[in-house]
Amino acid sequence: MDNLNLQTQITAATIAAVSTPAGVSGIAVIRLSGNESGRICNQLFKPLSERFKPALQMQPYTVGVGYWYDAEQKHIIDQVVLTYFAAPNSYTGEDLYEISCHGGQYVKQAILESLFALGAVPAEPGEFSRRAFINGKLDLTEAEGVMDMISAESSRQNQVALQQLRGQLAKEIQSVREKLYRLMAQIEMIIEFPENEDTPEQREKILAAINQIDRTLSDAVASFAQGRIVREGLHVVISGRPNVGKSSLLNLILGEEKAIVTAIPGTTRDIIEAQIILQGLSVVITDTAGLRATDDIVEKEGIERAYRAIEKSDLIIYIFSPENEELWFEDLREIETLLERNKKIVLIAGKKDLPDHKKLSDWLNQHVSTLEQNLDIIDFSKFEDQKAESIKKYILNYFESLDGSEGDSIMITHLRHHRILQKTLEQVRQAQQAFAQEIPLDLISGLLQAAAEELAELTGDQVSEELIETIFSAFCVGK
Ligand SMILES: Nc1nc2c(ncn2[C@@H]2O[C@H](COP(=O)(O)OP(=O)(O)OP(=O)(O)O)[C@@H](O)[C@H]2O)c(=O)[nH]1
Ligand SMILES: [Mg+2]
Repeated sequence: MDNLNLQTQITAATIAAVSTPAGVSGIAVIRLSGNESGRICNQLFKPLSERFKPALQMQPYTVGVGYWYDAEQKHIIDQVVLTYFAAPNSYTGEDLYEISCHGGQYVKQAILESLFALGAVPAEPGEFSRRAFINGKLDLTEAEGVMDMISAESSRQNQVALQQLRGQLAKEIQSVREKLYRLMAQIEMIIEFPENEDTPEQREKILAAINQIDRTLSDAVASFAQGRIVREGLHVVISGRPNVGKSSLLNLILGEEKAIVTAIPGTTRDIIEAQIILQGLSVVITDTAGLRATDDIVEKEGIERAYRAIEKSDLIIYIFSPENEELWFEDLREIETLLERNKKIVLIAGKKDLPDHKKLSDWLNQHVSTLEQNLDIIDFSKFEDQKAESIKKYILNYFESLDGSEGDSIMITHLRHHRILQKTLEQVRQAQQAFAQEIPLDLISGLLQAAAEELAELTGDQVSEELIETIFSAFCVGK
């Protein structure tokens, strides 16, 4: 890492970007990072008074107030506040300056151009964080936490992002890796000095340590069931035949007339998506076109979109209507197909005020109870006036019923992490079995080694350029 560090410090260009959003704001922040940043700021920034120093004489982690000049140093562009973070104790690990200027379009553009004119280059998306990673300021999971923090919209998203950004996942992974290396060292001792070390007690100890690693990894892997949903939002799709009341239900949950409701079957065609927050959990509810065979090309496209939304959903609310009794069996077939694709479905007997509602309700209870566990029926009769509340409660309960993490332990939220942890766990389990079957110790040590290397990819200690590119290019410019 040190060599790499040195090299980037010598060769990396000084980069600049606006870190605050596009558009007009009271204040905007422009960041400049790299070896040349002090020199560039020194030429363009003139302190307002004796109290403030030129950029190159500023103490690290202090601010200066002054005027910002254009590249010819003839015209003042703005009055700004300059903050100086010195290498290596800055976000990027390089010399870094933040220019807080007024947030108008012209000011931001003019200041950026003055920086480019003096040798800075535009930062790529995520380049500040990428440099932080290369300079050892952040590991990959912490960098991903930074990105999640920026996109967090709910308190639970905020909390899991914080957990990663603070390095809790990184620490946990590091500790598992250390345990694996310690085990390998113990096994090495047995191989070297079997007469002293290869005792039943010693083997017992090693097996216990492998089991403990297994538990830690299994817990982390299991927490992904909830973790993924916390980060991406719980995707709930409202489905059913045309005219059963899907859009009405969406509007009821949202408390606003978002979707068009009419008595004409086939009203909804496009996907209608809305986000709600339930006790800090981000939930995306999607209303879809009613499912039926049709020759109408617009409706057909709508139905295809409905199926795509269903495919991506975590939970399907499927509404039956007491009208059209002859179609109930067809609905049931639809549901069976969805269940075969491992979908979680909750059935609602809709239009409670209609005379045949009870008949529908009984029919459902009769025909559905024989089906599998991924299926539920919500009975609104108990809730009457609080349909929306009971649905929301149901959705939240469904989430809470998924595998989660215990207490303060780590919650895995990224598919990338989940995949790596799963592979690591498989290797640890192989080692466990090999141990029980008295397979030669050097082979067991090899499996543990493979597991430890797998984990190195999670934190980025061993990682391909391609993966780094994929991760950081998803960041915003200026971060
Ligand atoms: N009686 C009764 N009518 C309802 C109820 N819910 C909805 N409706 C009526 O049923 C009709 C269809 O409602 P929508 O919410 O548009 O149904 P949809 O399932 O979205 O229909 P499509 O978009 O065509 O698939 C409208 O006339 C609603 O007023 C209910 O609980 N009771
Ligand atoms: Mg509709």
